[in-house]
Amino acid sequence: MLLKLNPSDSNSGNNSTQGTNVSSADGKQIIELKAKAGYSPASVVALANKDTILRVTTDSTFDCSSSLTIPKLGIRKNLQPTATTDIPLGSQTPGTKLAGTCAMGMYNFNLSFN
Ligand SMILES: [Cu+2]
Repeated sequence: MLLKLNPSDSNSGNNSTQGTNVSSADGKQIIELKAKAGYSPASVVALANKDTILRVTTDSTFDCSSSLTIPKLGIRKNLQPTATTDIPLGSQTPGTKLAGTCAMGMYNFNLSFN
C-alpha cells in the first residue's frame, strides 16, 4: 500500500528534514524526486538500514536532468521525458551520503541516510 504524498511543500525551506517526500510501502522506503531543470528536493534525509527506492518523476523533462547519475553506486539512468522511474538504492549504512548529478554535472541532489 502506497502512501500518496502531496508535493505542496516545495519551497518551505525544510528540505533537509526527513520529510514529505520520503514514505514507506511494502517494507521499502521510497524517496520521491522530481527531475526537471534540476532535482527537487535537492537535499533529502532518509532512514539508514532500510531497503530504499529512489522514485524519480519526469514531466516533459527535456533537459539533461533526465540523465541521472549516482556515481557512488554506479547508477546511470536515462529517464523518459514523462515517466516515473524506480531506481533501487539498496540499504545504506548510517551516515552515508549519496551525491546525484545529471550526466553533465550541472544539476545536483544529495541523499543522506541516518
Ligand atoms: Cu546537466
